[in-house]
Amino acid sequence: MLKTAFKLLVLSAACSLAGLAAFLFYNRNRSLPFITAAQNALKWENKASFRTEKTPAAPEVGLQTSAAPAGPLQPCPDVPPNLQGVLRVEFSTNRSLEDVRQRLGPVLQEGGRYKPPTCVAKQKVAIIIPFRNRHEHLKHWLHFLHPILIRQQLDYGVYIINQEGDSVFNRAKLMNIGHVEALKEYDYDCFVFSDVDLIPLDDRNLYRCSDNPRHLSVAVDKFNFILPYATIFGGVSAISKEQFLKVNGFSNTFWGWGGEDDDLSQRLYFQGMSISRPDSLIGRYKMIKHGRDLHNNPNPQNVHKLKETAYNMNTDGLNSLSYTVREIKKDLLYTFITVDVQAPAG
Ligand SMILES: *[C@@H]1O[C@H](CO)[C@@H](O)[C@H](O)[C@H]1NC(C)=O
Ligand SMILES: *[C@@H]1O[C@H](CO)[C@@H](O)[C@H](O)[C@H]1NC(C)=O
Ligand SMILES: [Mn+2]
Repeated sequence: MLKTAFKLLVLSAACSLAGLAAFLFYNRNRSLPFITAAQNALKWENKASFRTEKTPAAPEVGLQTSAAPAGPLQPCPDVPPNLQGVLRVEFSTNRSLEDVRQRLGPVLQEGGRYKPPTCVAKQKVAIIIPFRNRHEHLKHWLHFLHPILIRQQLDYGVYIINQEGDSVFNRAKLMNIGHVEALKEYDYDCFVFSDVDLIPLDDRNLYRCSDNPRHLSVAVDKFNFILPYATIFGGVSAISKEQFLKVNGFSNTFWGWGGEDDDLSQRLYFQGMSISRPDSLIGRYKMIKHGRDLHNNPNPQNVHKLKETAYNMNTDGLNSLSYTVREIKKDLLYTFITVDVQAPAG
């Protein structure tokens, strides 16, 4: 009897601890102070966009290598015909870039560029990946993403923006730099900002831009396939050139981990945009497990900076961006740009 009571006590203590942990986790970083009305609006918006989107017919083939037809090319169809739907993704294989190069050599162009040979792509998409010391992840990303992007019939290029040195990391500034550097090469009209460790589990999740900025990594395994909060815009997101210019890009002043994506999310809201999303089945992702990076600790100041988004956004962003390009390396699979982001000393 006593034993049972004790067990119950332990159990209920464990439950409330777990509950508390979940509560703390959930609330820890969703205090975007400025928007409350906006958050509610976005919640509804998100509910609406969570309805199931039309799924294309089951595909048979993978990569399209067929030669261009004679005569002028027609626009690519709205729904790419060769998508596979749900994908199998695992990270246990030791991949080599050489394998990926061999497999994709016939279809890719130097710099990680591709254009569908049989139709005119709907959008010109620059994929921007902020980077430092994650070569293992990059191999997986290239292995999985290139075939997906090819099947999605995008006219695209892959830009790895590598922060030089080991000063404090600045993800948002690397994104801004990627935007500027990619535009120097090609007339991109859409930018997909992606972490290097996020792999989509469904190729119907199109790496394209829409009428509103689009958050693509809706349901990540790390967060138990649940959207952590309604305004989240981190992980993988697609934003058109116009939308990005309208908000002056990302802030350049978020050093260390956290908040830069929430700041962008607020910028979008302040400019009258809302966040669109694929449904939570198509928007599934697997994240490569890893420990915390060196010199990228959560920065407690960043959460306070979110109170100042409205005041800062017109002067802190693309129009105040300053950096130095150290090196641009062209690989078949990507353009690798090493930059000095002018990190504060210390
Ligand atoms: C993976 O491949 C690299 C390069 O070929 C090799 O150095 C490394 O030891 C391999 N790792 C495993 C776990 O097989
Ligand atoms: C909150 O957590 C999300 C998910 O990890 C992250 O993208 C965001 O930057 C965090 N925000 C802050 C203010 O730390
Ligand atoms: Mn990660």
